[in-house]
Amino acid sequence: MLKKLLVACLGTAVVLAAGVAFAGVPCAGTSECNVSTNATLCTSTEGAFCPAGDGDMVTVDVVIRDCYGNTLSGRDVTITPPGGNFFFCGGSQVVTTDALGEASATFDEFGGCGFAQFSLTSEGVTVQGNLIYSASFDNDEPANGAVSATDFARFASHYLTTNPCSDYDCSGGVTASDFARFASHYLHQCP
Ligand SMILES: [Ca+2]
Ligand SMILES: [Ca+2]
Repeated sequence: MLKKLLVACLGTAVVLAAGVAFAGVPCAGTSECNVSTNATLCTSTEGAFCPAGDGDMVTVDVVIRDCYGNTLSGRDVTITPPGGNFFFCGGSQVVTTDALGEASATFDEFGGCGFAQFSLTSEGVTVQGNLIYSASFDNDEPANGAVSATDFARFASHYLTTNPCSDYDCSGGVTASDFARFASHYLHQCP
């Protein structure tokens, strides 16, 4: 009986110690990394992006909380864009949480198509954002920050297919209206 009680007390002590240690520290389980676009959402494409920044725009809204759900203000947060086939002209951004523990960053100068995943890192804690599907005028694999002949060749290979990479108007197919959009961004590049 005494031994059971002792074990129970030790368990409580460990939990309390952990609570003291982690209150006020960013927590992956309660913090948020919410990714959205200004484009009309559809089942395939969630934005058509151009490295010149004149396509659609991604907004990453973050909330930093400790493991007890308390929001944390004044915390630096690094928002990192996806790598792989994506090319972001400006790289990652550092923002600071406001009185509500919130901060946001926008990204509109990038290339690359496919599922994009942004993430946040704050004080050693990383939270992955939700996936969004990016169509791009800079659709090389990997993208290179410029819309050029190689992108046109790839667009041409998608023409009259349902490839979402080049379905800029989110119609479900790659047609003349997508070509008109591609043409309007031709030779655009990172500023
Ligand atoms: Ca390109
Ligand atoms: Ca289309």
